[in-house]
Amino acid sequence: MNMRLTQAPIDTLCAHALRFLAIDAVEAAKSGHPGMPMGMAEIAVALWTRHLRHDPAAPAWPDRDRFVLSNGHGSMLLYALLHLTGYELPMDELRRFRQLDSRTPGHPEVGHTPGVETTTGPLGQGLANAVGMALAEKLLAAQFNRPGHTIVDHRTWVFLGDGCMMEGISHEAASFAGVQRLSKLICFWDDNRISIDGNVAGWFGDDTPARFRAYGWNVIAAVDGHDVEAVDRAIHEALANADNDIGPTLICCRTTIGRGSPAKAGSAEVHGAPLGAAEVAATRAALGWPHAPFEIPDEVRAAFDAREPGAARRAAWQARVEAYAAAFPDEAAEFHRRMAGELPVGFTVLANAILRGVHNDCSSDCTSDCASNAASVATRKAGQQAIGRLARALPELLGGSADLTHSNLTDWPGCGAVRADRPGRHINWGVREFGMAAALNGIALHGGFIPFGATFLVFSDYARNAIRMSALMRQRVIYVMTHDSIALGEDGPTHQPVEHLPSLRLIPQLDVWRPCDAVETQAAWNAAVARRDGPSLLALSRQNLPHQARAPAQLQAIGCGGYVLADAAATALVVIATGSEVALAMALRARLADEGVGVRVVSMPCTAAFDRQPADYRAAVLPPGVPRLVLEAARPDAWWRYLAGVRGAVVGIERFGESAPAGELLPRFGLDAEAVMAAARTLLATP
Ligand SMILES: Cc1ncc(C[n+]2csc(CCOP(=O)(O)OP(=O)(O)O)c2C)c(N)n1
Ligand SMILES: [Mg+2]
Repeated sequence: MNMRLTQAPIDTLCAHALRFLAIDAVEAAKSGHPGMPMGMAEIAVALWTRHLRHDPAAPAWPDRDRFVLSNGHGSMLLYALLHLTGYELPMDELRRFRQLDSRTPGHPEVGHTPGVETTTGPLGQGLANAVGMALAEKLLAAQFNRPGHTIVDHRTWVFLGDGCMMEGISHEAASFAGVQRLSKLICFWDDNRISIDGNVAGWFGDDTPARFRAYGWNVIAAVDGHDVEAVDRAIHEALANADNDIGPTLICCRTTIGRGSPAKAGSAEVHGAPLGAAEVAATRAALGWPHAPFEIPDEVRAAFDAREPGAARRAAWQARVEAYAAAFPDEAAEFHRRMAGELPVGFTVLANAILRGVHNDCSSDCTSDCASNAASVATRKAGQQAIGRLARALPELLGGSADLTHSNLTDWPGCGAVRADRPGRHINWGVREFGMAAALNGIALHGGFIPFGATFLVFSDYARNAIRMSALMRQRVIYVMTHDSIALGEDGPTHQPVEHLPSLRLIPQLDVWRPCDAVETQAAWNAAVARRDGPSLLALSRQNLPHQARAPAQLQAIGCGGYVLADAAATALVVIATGSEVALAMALRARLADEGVGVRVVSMPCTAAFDRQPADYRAAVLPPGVPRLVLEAARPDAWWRYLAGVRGAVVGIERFGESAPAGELLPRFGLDAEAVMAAARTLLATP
């Protein structure tokens, strides 16, 4: 064995092991990013061998520290760490890095690899996820810990690079984390001055330490990221900040990308491409690493192995939880229920009773306030009432608005505002739609809460990639998006969504609900909280919408996403409508009935839920061969698939809106009674 190797300090060997696992896996895959793992190896050694509290045998242990790799292109660093510390991630999976069906995908994906806390790759969002996790930890601790009984007490650690720092969402997330004083959030900035295009001097000149100090963070500047002891000292300082609750900490680590590669260290070349056989050999020689690819010396394995200390730490926590359970049995049961993401016993019955109550068909077992909603009500207002009803039954409901609380209507009596010094259940996210959405993902991933966030539907674009990530990660996040059409009126085309409904429906695994009245709004909320395998987005109206009468079976059918709201003896035309256009469809039905034309109205609040129904249900709702007319105040493109094989037309909006009172806009855009009557006549007259 090489003398230099055996004399090298164990920390150096550990760092080199991480380097070569990344180098060799990227080499085998012929693709990937070796530069970041090579550059952050010592930082990883300091954190993962000395400070991270986790148990590789129990990746879902509630009180584990959360680790987020926001610069997710360095995925091999995380896979190497998970493998070496003892997670169920065998070396064969590292050999199959980036291959089909491996547990080592190109970027970390939660649910695919034990120990991966969130899916990262879209730069900057990992940091915002981590802010959500740290907020969840803080709020959960406030709700459950009792004097002498601390069962929630963990830290959230983040690795992030220049790319994360350049992304605007880093501002939203860091600014929010500062004002909320999330002191157990500790981030390491990989300050290597390189991004894909080369040396960042030409496009990234921020004074990052000053920027984070201005947010109220503790900044530990100018740490040598290749000195394990220096990083360790910085971590101790960060932990003291956490203990003293003086805000989150950023540790600025000067590093060299691709450290160890004689020809490529410090250059963008090593960011996202294999080193190549010759350079791999040169790096092995330069670092004195004689081991074959994927071969790890025993002393390195021993140094990383976190199974024993992890098990001991978890056992100690378990003992604390048992003492807690003895003193506070109800709270303990509630803690376990919430961390498991389970709804309270009897919730389904309660939710159905609430729904019946809203429908003014209250049965004796309904304990909610069954105030009549038969009057016209804006679905945003109905949504607020739904939140209030559910919040009483679900202490895990935690939500807020991106500075539009009084327009989105997301608060409820007694919710309490979440502030740095005061736990609550309603979050003023500030004007930070993207940061909010990514933080909601972090809250959901952390567990213990069902998070929701709100803005105007038109600004869903600002949050869009985080909404996509909620869907990709199948997280129970609820988006409340109000002012859902041109009918919002005077604010004009900048505020009037036109393409948003169809475009959001394109996101796989996202349920988009557009309810037509208070009843469907409650049903949509019930479905959203009950859905455990993905996010839901509720598009709600600014304007009042009339109540629709339903039989009990129809009430239940709302959850199917589409159902027959009003039928005809002999159906000559099926009118499909969503949200505010359902009332228009009902009026059209009445007029055509006067002329002896039978119209069935299908309310379709959620096409995704409808698509999941059995084929015979769908065919029963949309009978083959009967002409179909769709009414929706949005671009029509999403509807053509529901018209395949039948005569059909869509009344929608093909252009941007205009600034005017809604009553004048709707006729202008062909969405009034006369216009839809004309569209129906044309369709019926077409052979
Ligand atoms: C939102 C987003 N935009 C672009 C990319 C593509 N991308 C991946 S890494 C990277 C550069 C990142 O630079 P840095 O964080 O400094 O990483 P380093 O090269 O230092 O590892 C870019 C542009 C991405 N993953 N996400
Ligand atoms: Mg960089």
